[in-house]
Amino acid sequence: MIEIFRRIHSPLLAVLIFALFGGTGCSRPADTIRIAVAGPMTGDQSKQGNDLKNGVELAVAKWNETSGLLGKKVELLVGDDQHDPKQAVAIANKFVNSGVVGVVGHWNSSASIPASEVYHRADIPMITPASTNPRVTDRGYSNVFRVCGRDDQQGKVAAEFVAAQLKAKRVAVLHDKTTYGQGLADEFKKALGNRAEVVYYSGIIQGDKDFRGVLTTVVSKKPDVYFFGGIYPEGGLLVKQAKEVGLNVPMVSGDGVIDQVFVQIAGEAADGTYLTFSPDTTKLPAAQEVLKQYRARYGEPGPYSFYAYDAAQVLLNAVQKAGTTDGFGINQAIRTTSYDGITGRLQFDSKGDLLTTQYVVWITKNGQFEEFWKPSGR
Ligand code: ABU
Repeated sequence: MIEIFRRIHSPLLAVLIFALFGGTGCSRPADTIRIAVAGPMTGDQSKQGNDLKNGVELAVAKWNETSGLLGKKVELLVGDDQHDPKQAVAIANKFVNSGVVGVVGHWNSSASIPASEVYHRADIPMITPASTNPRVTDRGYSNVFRVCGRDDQQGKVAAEFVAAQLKAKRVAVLHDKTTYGQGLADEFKKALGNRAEVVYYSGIIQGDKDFRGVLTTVVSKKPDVYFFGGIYPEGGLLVKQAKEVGLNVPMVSGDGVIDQVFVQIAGEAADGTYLTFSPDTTKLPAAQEVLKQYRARYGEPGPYSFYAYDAAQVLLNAVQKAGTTDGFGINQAIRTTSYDGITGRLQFDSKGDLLTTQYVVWITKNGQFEEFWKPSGR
């Protein structure tokens, strides 16, 4: 636990961070305003949790180095939900008891959805940088927002790519049985419609290490391509083991797999995998200054680092604009935000989704991710 705290604490920052690993909520000093970031900070998806933490930490540091927020320092609490729904609810309750005025997170849809029930009861804004399941915002909660796209959008783009670009006629579909993974697989299948035959559809167990059995069954179905709804730890093992059992067709997957750890796990087998995600934010002119600062503090940003940075900026600007730490006022300010972030313009619809989002298809080539294809008309 101490080691975890050491890892997430950057001595360079003039920001106070309290990791909420089993501790009780503590009272907030009167001269600070608390916000929080949550995600899987430890375990097999910890890369993504720490990407979020880094992005938010950088945004908070900037506010503290300049004006502060409503004349006060910003304190950042960090919660580790370990991508476990129960742990996410526990973290959310601790945040509420600690007096946070808003939360950036969680990373997993299966964490964001139950945690948001807690934030909703307390009327605390939650802005997820990465949870793409439609249900995150479809419940219409006035305090829930996201600065990423939705799986009904990325599922459609994946299906169009598989049908129109890869011209696949036989498709196998695997998913990890999670809210995100199965949800995305189902959106993909629905969008594919009768443009290709789904010759196999099955769930795998998240955390398993050997998928050769199910992959051997997939081989027997002779697909032209297989789709995976899930996250990079299993995605990496799937493409690696697929080659071992003779499944020599491309894997198509989503934003849950686009991470360097996927390549570390899969090795050369990662090459040729297609992944839906937003266009490359590190190339945007507006992101260059933050990119430099991020690299200096943490190294290369992850796929959702900049979305976390922008989510924190939206939250902090909303508190400043509202002139209050009251949840109702902050939620109203977020709802009417028009913020030019480093990932683009952030404006929300009535559900808390972005007015504008875009998905493209990336390819893994020589262990790197490159933008490969975008749907026509975009
Ligand atoms: N959207 C990527 C994975 C996170 C999630 O939605 O569960």
